[in-house]
Amino acid sequence: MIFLFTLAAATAELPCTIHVHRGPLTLSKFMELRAAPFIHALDRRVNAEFAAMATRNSLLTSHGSSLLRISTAESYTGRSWTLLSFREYVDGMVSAENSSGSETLYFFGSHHEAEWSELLEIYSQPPGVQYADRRTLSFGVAGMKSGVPFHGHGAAWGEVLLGKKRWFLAPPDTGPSLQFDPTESTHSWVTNVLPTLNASKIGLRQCVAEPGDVIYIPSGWEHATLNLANWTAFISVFV
Ligand SMILES: O=C(O)CCC(=O)C(=O)O
Repeated sequence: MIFLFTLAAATAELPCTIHVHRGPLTLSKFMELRAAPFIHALDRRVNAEFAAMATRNSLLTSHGSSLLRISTAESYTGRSWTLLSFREYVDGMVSAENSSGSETLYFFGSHHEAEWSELLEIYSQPPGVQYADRRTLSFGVAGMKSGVPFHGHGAAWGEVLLGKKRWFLAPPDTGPSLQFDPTESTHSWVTNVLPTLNASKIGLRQCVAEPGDVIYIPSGWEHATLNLANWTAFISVFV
């Protein structure tokens, strides 16, 4: 009974507390919104071709034997790296519900190998994002209840292409109030810690992103993710 309750708590629909912008994003609108995270809800057809090539079956056919260096999902130092094929990663990508961040492999980052760069060539960048080299895109695929624990860096955009991802964001320097352990999984934090926090006092915001939703993460904002589908494909662009 308790087990069922904790599972439900981790996946329950919490209200979205991140501003969602629909329609074109002009420069002046971006300047107005950029002090805080926001989601730009895009027309899903823009990346329909990329999404079709990023399904489980398509990627296993096109990239199954691609050899990868994949790291664990924990934040900060101590991440370990494993060399395996994309197919081996997918085969091991069962629900990450009961594994810690240090145990969960997470395929996400820039991929310099030619076969991944070719795939990323067809990704259509979110409007307004400028980058010179597609190798600076971070592409990922991950399974149910996986995700990365809180961390921060420069400003970035993150788009969900397939599946569903819950984003958690908090203003810079709120790390200690979030009470997370960088080696623990986001799923464990959501289940055990989040219910004990006063989200509005900390400034913690959250929202579920679906295909076509592009989130803007302002520089220094702490953020963590929890994937809510068996196959979530996503891309981050650092700005
Ligand atoms: O999408 C994810 O799961 C991780 C993205 C992220 O943390 C980032 O882009 O910095």
